[in-house]
Amino acid sequence: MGEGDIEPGFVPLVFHELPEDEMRERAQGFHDLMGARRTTRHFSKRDVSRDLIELAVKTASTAPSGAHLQPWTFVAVSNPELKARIREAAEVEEKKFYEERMPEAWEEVLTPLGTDYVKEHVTDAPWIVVLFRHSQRERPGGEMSPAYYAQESCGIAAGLFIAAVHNMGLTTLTHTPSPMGFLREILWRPDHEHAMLLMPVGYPAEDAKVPGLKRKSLDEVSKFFE
Ligand code: IYR
Repeated sequence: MGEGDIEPGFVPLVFHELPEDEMRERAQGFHDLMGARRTTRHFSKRDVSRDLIELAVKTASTAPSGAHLQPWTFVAVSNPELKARIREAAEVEEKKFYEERMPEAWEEVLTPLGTDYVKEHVTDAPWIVVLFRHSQRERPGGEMSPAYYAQESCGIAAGLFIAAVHNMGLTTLTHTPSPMGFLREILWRPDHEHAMLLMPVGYPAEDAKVPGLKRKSLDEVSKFFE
């Protein structure tokens, strides 16, 4: 395609090719950075500036999405009363889950991680960010119609959010109070938005602990056909 042949609505791709040894160095560096990420449930109460949270949300929002609908809302809360209400409601649901609803096969894999229904990270972390998935979008005439691949799109956006938080030197946790319908009510979101993840963001507590986990090897998580 020659210059000037670009279809209306399209612009040239900005792409900077890197020398292969620089690619390899950056790939290794990013792997090492992400390899050092751990999920802890122990957060410090230290403040984090709002602009850092905004940057993490902006990075998450660069995610590719079905039909470029960007079917997500990130609700960031530092307000202590609101965080306390969310923790209280989350613990009511989680208590039922841990004490009554958890199937035995689930317990088998969760117990080694040491989780329970007490969710102090919701009130300890200076921010909690709740990711809402949009199941519908508003058409220009006001009519509602489906958002396509919203689950996949939001999963990708969440991954970028987690990477952005880790890259800036903070920590986050993907908490999934179940069921989490209460978040729509407490955070005043419309009916077509569904809470998907609750992510506290902050510094780890000084005595933060993590389970001694190992990650699967490349061979265990991949197959190559050449
Ligand atoms: N939703 C609960 C339980 C829980 C489930 C899984 I799977 C985990 O990896 C961790 C916790 C909670 O957030 O505690």
